[in-house]
Amino acid sequence: MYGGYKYIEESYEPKKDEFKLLVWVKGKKRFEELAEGVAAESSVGTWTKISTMNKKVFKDYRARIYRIKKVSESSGFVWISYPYEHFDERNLLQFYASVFGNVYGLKELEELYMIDLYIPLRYQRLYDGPKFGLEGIRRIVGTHKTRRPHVGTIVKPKVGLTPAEFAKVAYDAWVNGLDLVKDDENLVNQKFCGWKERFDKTNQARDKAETKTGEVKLYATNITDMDRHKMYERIDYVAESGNKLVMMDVFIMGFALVKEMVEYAHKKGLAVHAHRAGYAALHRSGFGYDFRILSKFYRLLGVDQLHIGTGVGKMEGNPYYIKKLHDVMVKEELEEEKFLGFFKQEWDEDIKAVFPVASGGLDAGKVEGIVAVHGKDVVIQAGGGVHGHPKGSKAGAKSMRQAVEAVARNIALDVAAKQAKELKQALEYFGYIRKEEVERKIKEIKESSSLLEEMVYDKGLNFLVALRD
Ligand code: RUB
Repeated sequence: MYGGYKYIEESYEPKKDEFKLLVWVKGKKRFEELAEGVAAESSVGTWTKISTMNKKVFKDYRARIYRIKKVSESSGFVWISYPYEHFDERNLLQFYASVFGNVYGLKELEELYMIDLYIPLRYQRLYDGPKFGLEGIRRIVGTHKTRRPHVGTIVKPKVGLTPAEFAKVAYDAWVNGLDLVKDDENLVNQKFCGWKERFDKTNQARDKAETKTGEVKLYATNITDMDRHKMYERIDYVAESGNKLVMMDVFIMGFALVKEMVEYAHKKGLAVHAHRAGYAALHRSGFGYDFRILSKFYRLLGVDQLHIGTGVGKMEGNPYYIKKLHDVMVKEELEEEKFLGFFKQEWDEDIKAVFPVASGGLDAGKVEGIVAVHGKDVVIQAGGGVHGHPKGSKAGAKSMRQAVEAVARNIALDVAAKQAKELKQALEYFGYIRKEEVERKIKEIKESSSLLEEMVYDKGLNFLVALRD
């Protein structure tokens, strides 16, 4: 009981239109009471019995706890279902305020972490999904037949270069083999590198690089802004330029602005590259939610390519976990992964696959490892791995393309390096992660899944977090 009402109903079978959420709770009261508090506060209840409650409200709109797994007197896993009718259609903000809202502030809670969310098809159909996505971007670049990974760079230093310096670095990257150049998450319109001047110079460089190489080149220009009018203007401007991509810091922007800007970019014929900077503050904390949930929302909202981690680079996430995120982006149906707490989930046929982006701490020596995690449908990006190459950015770009061409033909990087000087230098300088090494790690995690399942449920969230890292 919580606030006078009962939310635990273990005999309940969630209906096909209902949302399902798996939550880890830990706190200062009895586990069952903590669990019911979460179900109540995220649906129809409050701390006390209320005279305005009626049978219809309680029956039709309340959350139900259909399964619980106690780990200690005051912690455990809670499976909650939410009726479709509880939610405001086409308004993810209302969903967020319900399910990811007040509950985080309940003072009796010491940890509250949402592990996965099942989104019913009926709700998915309210959203358009990506306009271009994986296949559309491949068609723009012309790799829909070869199926090789796309390869790009983030201009480094993150901020500080002038527009001319930036454009020169971009040109060198493109003509030496890269498909994509992108702004970093924290570069938009600073005084030393105004957006318009940077875009003009870089776009000219892009045109020149296309002419020189005969390949299509993309510039993921960061249009993120507090002022939506500036974002509209930038989209209009890019749409006239021949470049087919804009970049947005999607987590920082929030769902409403993402939806609005993705729709407008699509209307103008542009694809959207989504940088997720900031997500980890929630994903890695004891009060938060897994990026898997966010990545499902971003696919619904229609971003065309999304950063999802590498499994082998500088950011969190083990190779198995990242592989599963890749599935969220590209598959039509996701298997249940009990030991990670992941639901079986199908995608509506109109919600296209998103092109997954692996980025953060990469260099040519990790390209084989990346493909072991993601397969070849991936955009591989390296900042430090290109501009930190011992022979400079041009050689760094070459080394990345050489590595990508090798993995596309299933040739080991050390074999390819015999005929590719820059790749050889990269392997010597950064090291080499072989695909077998990463595959072994993935297999190890997968094979221990039944054991892990027990351990996860016995030990709780800390173990789950450790598994992800
Ligand atoms: C890349 C970089 C990107 C991260 C973001 O630079 O810092 O912003 O990819 O992380 P470098 P994620 O290649 O020098 O590491 O992609 O995990 O969201």
